Formats: sequence, C-alpha cells, structure tokens
Amino acid sequence: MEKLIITAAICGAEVMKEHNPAVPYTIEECVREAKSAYDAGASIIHLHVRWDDGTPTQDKGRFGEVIEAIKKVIPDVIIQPSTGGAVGMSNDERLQPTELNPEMATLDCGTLNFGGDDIFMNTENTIKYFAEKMNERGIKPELEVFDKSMIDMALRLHKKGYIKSPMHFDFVQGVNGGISGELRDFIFLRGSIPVDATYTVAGIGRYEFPLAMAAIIDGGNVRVGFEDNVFLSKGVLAKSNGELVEKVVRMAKELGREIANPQETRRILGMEKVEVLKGRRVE
Ligand code: KMH
Ligand code: ZN
Repeated sequence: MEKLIITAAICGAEVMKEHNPAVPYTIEECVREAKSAYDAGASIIHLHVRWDDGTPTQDKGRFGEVIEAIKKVIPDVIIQPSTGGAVGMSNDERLQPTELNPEMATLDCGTLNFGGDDIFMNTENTIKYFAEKMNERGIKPELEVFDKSMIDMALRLHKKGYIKSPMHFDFVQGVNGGISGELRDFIFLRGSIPVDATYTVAGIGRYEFPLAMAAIIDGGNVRVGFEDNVFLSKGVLAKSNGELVEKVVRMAKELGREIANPQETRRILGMEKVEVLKGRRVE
C-alpha cells in the first residue's frame, strides 16, 4: 500500500473565529496554521485566504502574499489553492490564484445546494473553462466531488479530454446539500472512480475522523482541517490544524500506514512530470 497523503484544509471560506479562535485570517495566522499542519505530517495545504477581518477573498495579490509567506517557512510543501472560493463569487474571481501557477488547485465538479439558501454554482461549461485554464498552466486539478453525480461529470469531461489521467478526487462528504458522510456512501464513491485514480476523503464535522479511518484502511488519502471540522473530539475544539493532522497520523500508525512527504506525494499523484515541465523540480 502507498504511503498516506494528508491534506490540511487550514482556513476555508465559511468557518469563522466564532467557531474556533484558531481559524486563520491574517497572513501570519495562515503561516502558523500551515506550519503546524506540515510539522504534524501534512504534505498538501488546501488554501483559502481571507482579509484580516475574516472576509474570504480570491484576490491574486492576497493569495500571492500568503503563499510566499508559507513557502518561506516550509518551501517543499504543496500548495493547493481553492478555485471554489466562497458561494456567490464569479468564475474569474475564483480563478485568480491559478494565475500564480500553483502545482495544484481544486476543480469543483458540479452544482449543489450549500445549506440554507446558498447554491454553489459549477455548470458544465464552468467546469470545462476552469479545467482548460488549469491545463494551460500545467496545474494538477483535485476533483472536488460533493455527490456521486460529480464523479460522473468528471469522467465525462475526462473522456472529452478536459481532465487528464491520472485523476485525483476529493470526496467531500457531509455538506448540507451533498452526499452524506455515511460509510456506505464512501464505499459507493470510492467504487465509482477509475482504477488508476487516486482519492482523498474530506469528512465534514463529525464525519471527519471515521472517514479518515476508512480511507487509511482502504489505501486512500485523508483531508482534515478547520475548513471541514474544528473539533478534535466531541465538544473539544482543536487548538490548531496540526492537532487534527496529528490525530490522523496516530490513527495511521496504529494501522501500519506510513505518511508521505511532499516529494512522495508528488510521485503518488503523478505530478512529477508536471514539475519537470514547469522547471520546478528540486531534485
Ligand atoms: N467554499 C465552498 C463554497 C473548493 O475549495 O474548491 C467551496 C469550496 C470548494 O470550498
Ligand atoms: Zn475549499
């Protein structure tokens, strides 16, 4: 079995300091949280950014500053900016961080209700447009699927050449409006992707650690972090993203699964060729 890739979704666009005071808004707070996650074993940082007052933004300048500050402290970590941003943002607003040529970025594969009255819009043409932009820049997409139908969409766009092999999925389970975080639904999703594809699972709220356990056993990968869940255990707030990652590392250790470093992660996800093309290979 391959080593376990841990992604830390340190910030998100919806979770606020009212939910957990350690949620990062400022550049310094983002660096602190990214480093805590990396030190604990995360090799990918899934990144949203905020203005200092906590307002989510996809501003290219703000992303650039945050990424530069993180890379100064942990140069080999893989940064995966969000192109989902926050509900209601325009496509071009959401795409801004891709202009910084990150190694990876998210590609959201369908539209869904997002709690209350919100709709997270990703029409087929939007997905194609985002995929083309990422292909032009050699950015590895992480295919965000909030429901089974979004895997089907990704597979259709793969057939049409918009999404390249090997595909890498993120099963986001437990969003109000998406697929549940129940184990039967995880099994359904993981059985629906191509054999040469990789996946990570992001369980929302109380689903975070049970689904992490399932993925560790199954040979998949895990995403944790404040974007998805702010609790270390029932009623106990996590002090940092690093604490959430540490818990996954403990679980993996118990089950005999080693943790991948960033370079191993690049190999497992088939990103080394991309690195060579972009002249960024460090070896
Ligand atoms: N904030 C959500 C509306 C992504 O990062 O690509 C979308 C999201 C997905 O978080
Ligand atoms: Zn996100």
